[in-house]
Amino acid sequence: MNKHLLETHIQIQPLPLRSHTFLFPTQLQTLQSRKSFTTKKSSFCLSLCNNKTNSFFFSHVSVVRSSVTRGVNEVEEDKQLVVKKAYPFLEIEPKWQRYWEENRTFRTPDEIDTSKPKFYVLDMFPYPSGAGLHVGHPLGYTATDILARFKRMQGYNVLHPMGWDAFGLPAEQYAIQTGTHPNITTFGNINRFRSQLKSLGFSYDWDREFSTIEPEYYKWTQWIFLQLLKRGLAYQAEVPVNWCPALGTVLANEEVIDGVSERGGHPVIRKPMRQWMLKITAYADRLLEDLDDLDWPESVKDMQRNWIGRSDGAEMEFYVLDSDGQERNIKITVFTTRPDTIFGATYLVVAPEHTLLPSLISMAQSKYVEEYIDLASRKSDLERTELQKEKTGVFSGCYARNPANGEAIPIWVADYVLGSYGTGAIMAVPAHDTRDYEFALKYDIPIRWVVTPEDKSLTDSRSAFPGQGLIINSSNSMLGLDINGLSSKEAASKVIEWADKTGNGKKKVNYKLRDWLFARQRYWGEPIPVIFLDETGETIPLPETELPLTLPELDDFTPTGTGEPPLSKAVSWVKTMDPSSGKPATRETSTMPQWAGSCWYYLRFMDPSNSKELVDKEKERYWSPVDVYVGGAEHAVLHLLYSRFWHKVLYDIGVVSTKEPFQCVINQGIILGEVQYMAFRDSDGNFISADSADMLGEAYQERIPEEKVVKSGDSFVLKDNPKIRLVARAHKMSKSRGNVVNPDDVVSEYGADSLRLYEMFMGPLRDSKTWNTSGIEGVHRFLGRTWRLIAGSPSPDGTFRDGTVAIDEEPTLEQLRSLHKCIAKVTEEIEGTRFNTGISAMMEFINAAYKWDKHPRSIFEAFVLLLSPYAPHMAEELWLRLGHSTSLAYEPFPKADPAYLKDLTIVLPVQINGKTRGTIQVEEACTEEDAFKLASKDEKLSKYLAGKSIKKRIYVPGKILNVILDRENIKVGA
Ligand code: ANZ
Repeated sequence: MNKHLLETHIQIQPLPLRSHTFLFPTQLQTLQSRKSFTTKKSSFCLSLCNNKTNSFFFSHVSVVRSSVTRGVNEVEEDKQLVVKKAYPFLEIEPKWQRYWEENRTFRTPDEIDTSKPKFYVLDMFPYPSGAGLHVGHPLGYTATDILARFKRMQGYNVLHPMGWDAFGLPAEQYAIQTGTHPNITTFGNINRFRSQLKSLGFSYDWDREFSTIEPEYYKWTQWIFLQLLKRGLAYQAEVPVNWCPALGTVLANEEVIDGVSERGGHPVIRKPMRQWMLKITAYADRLLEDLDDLDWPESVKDMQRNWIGRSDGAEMEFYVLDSDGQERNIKITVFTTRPDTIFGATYLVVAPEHTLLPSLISMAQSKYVEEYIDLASRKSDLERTELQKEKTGVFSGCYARNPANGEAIPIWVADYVLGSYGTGAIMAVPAHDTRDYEFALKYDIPIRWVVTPEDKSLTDSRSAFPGQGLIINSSNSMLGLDINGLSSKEAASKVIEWADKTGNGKKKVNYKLRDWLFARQRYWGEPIPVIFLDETGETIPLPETELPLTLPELDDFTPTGTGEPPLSKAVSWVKTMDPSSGKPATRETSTMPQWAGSCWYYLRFMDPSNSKELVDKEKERYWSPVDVYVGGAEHAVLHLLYSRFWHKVLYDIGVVSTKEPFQCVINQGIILGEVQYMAFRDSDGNFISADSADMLGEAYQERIPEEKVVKSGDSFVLKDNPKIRLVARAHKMSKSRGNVVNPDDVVSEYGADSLRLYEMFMGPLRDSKTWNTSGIEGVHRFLGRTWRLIAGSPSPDGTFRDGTVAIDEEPTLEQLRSLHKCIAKVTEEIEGTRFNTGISAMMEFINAAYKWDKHPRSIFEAFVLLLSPYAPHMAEELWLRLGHSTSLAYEPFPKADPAYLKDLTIVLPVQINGKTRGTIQVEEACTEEDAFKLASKDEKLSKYLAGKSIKKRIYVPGKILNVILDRENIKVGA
């Protein structure tokens, strides 16, 4: 019975007030009303009491929750409140979801007709967080769903899967706090996400669903690790990690905020620890070059290019001198991108962590240098390289020879040079590098100009000239090196050539990209499949036959206190033996980082239950690459770079057939919370305009409800007092701001189709946009109009009718023209992923169709197919009512007939001040603006209009355009 009631039309009417408290499943709320819930079939009353609630009550609250809340918050208590649904979505949406599930409508079978074209459309799979789905999720998911449904109807084999990126920190943190195993938390969250996604009617092939925590999946993540290890692309190194002594644990970057632990605010230091690294740098050039052919947002490609950060330059050798000025047997290699400036190098800088530093420091300077090294070790790389920060350094007490001019130049230690980039040492050219310039001024080091702008304008000696130009002051006849007069580019080549010949240096390319730290001191991740022999410490990869190496059960997730990962507590798992020699061994206890599982999941979807190989070759060849990949811009670098790297390795070992995994990437915008209007009051409590509040500095802010606000020009003002300008702001949705919109509430109040349609109608997919409740009401009304047009208006008692009002009659030419224009527009806009304008076209069509006397079935059939990718539940129901017995999911998408697309033109009379002065040829549906433009260009009419100011225009489409000129014009023009 409960189920039946969930699907019925509900009205809520307040009855006499009484104070009651009732429990929502999630929270306690006070409700000052009693409501009667009326359904189509039965009517009953609920008394909401402050004593125990009963199951009967609970079973309904979830459906009407948002309606009830709205009623309480927004409708005056004495007003009759009737929540009317525009069409019976509460009945049809669950019905069609059940149909699709029972019939596995969107299953992509393993054996398919591969002569048909394919379309692989993928969402960045979510981390199933405890908070459930956010309205931001359905934005991208609806876009991909529209594409998937559209392509299916166009005859493509479509792969549209969904799964879960389920290893990760939050579940582990929750486990530490509550002792709940991450498995339990994660599966609970997955179930919630899945049912939320299903309630939105997405056409995923749920048969292919998997999560990254399943051993059948991570077996292959581990297998890829072994392949990397085999090829020398995985190695171990001592790397600094975030170590929190108070918590006794290593923290992930996101757990450290401003140098202290997110939990407890304890200091965090950098401590070297043995870590696994992946040699992504070996693929730097290919990762860079192959970007060019991808259909990705330019901004994302640029971010990847910058992240990889290729620098073309040279390494130059500077010999260190002893106290007599003789060359010692030590040389400092510097990396420079400006070899053309070598004659201007007046000092060297080595990073405080440079390995040669101990052998450079003079006795006199050692105390200062050591102090400086200690200070620098407490700063992050970011702090050290901040341009605005004052440069600091200390003289090492030692000199080196500039190989180009033979001069002895001082060697300084300064933390603006990083040990981890290039060679950890630079030749400093203060005249042409702003950081060196600042440093040289501070420490009184000579500045020598060696480059002048091409136009020979004088350089301003109060700042460095970092640009390229013509070389000056750069010749040494003894060495045969003369670059004077050359351009920077020519000079750089010549210096490299000279350095190569004389052993003073060589060409060098550097990358900002670092190898990927591929280990976490965490429990909830993929175990790394290697062991260490107890006897020798030798690293032994597990044989592939031993995979998957499953994560052992653990009850205690708390940190060990020593920095050892929590897995070290699983003693019987950790202690093992080498399968080939039988010798005692210890397992690796660090796990893989969260990025690992998402690096190759798109391949698994092609062949989700293969236990023999990562992916079947034929299936991979057919489905690769992903045609459209949609997700958040926050993944522009790491996820997309890491998965490209793994893909290239898999390509090299013959597992995949394409060089790149994702042909087209689209970043959906962010959905911000509803715009909030703020008014300001002065200290006396009077409203003041936002501008004066700025000046006043201290004004009290107050949130103003939308209905009390009007737009005035570009600003928003108080409706009652238009002099008071308000500030309108949209914020990121967050619990603390209380502006989070829960998709479940929207679905129960307006239906999934309305939510889908609204998210697509809000604006271009890639833009950020603000949530607006009246917007969703608008699209809900549009769906209601569509419903009434095809299924008929509800009966006088408010119940929805069965069947359709469409008739079997030949459509008129006008109807066919309307329809085919709509088909052409909707098709074009889906193909261009401009979903919002596709919806506008459908709205225009419905408006036009309302004016028709008769509604032929064939016209509606085509329209319903057009609507179906956007609002699939309603479309399926209308399709059924139009006389079909199976799903429309594989019906051919309508094709626009060009014969109906040509606009008919008419002759439009044009009057000037009421007198007909000529005619223009316009399209029937021409706008006033276009008609006026045409008239202004017309030879005859332009004489009356040129240079005149217009008082007003009267336009009757298809009939007449009358232009009224200003009186003054008449006099002057006459
Ligand atoms: C001399 C010079 C003259 C430089 C000049 C610049 C301008 P990118 O493009 O980022 O690769 N550099 C080299 N290694 C460094 C390190 N470990 N820490 C800080 N700075 C370092 O920049 C390369 C330039 O940055 C190099 O070229 C070097 O300064 C500096 F007019 O050498 B240059």
